[in-house]
Amino acid sequence: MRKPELVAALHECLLEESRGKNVAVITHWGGDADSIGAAYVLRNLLKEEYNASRVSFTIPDTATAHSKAILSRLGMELEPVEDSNLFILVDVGSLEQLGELLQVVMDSEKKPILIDHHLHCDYGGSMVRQFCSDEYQATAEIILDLALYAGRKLTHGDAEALFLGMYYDTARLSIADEETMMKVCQLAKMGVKPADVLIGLEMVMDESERIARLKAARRMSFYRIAGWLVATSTVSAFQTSAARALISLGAHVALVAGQENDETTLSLRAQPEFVRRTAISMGDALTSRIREKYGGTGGGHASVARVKCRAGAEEVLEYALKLLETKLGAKAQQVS
Ligand SMILES: [Mn+2]
Repeated sequence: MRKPELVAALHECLLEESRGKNVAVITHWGGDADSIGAAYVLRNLLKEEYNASRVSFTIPDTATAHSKAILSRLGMELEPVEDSNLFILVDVGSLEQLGELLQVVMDSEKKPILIDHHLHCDYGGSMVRQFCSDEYQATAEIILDLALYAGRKLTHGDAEALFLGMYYDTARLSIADEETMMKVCQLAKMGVKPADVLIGLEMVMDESERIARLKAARRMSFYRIAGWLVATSTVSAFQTSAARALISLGAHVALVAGQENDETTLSLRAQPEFVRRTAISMGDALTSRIREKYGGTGGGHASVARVKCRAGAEEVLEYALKLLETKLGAKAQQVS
């Protein structure tokens, strides 16, 4: 167990707070393997170990295609959460990631509980009760520690859900450390077989998403800034997926914007190597400046972020590129 004191405090809090309550478990917007896997087991714990009277689960905004595949693999459905009296946020790196549910969560009589492993889980003091540590590589890992601490005998479904979280949050175990690997082995002992769990999850993409990615590639411009390659593009949907695609094509940083009426969604993505060597965080240094200039909402992690603001797509891209020039201390040279 990485942080016994954190797990013990979380256990005490859930014991005290969730008995007889209508509890809602909420992921970050779009969801991902870690947030959904952690939510799946937390939901079981709340019902069976912490005696919540009802547990509902949802993903803010629209679940991504990958999230939908994981939901169906785990047999989970999204439910309304508005009438819950205790909100638990899992894997939510910034409150903006609650999208339209932010108000509902903040209006709740009980302070929401946050379980997360991101670096920047600073929620302005007392707005949420935080059980966070970036020593954990996945929220699923915190939930595994909690489940074992609470004395739960994990079901096969629990083990699969937690495996998915750890697998994807460590870039398919490529950056897993010793503790995470030990946990994965524990799950393997419970009968988790990666090939079985991952079948159908690796290649989930519908045609509209494929087309969005291909269009983003066709419309791409790219620049060299201080030796880094930065790609920009526009596409009306699936900006996050398109940004990921541009990174896999070879960009160090991808900025993909999509405009709907007067609102633009910008997805920012950077290779871990870029983040490590420049210390520029997509979710912090860039999105906060964009929000300052245009208003709107957004946030994320060091290497993945998203912001929604009132401005044209081209204008936002240009501004984001300027910010990168300033941060990197060099002019962008367009590569033709
Ligand atoms: Mn995570």
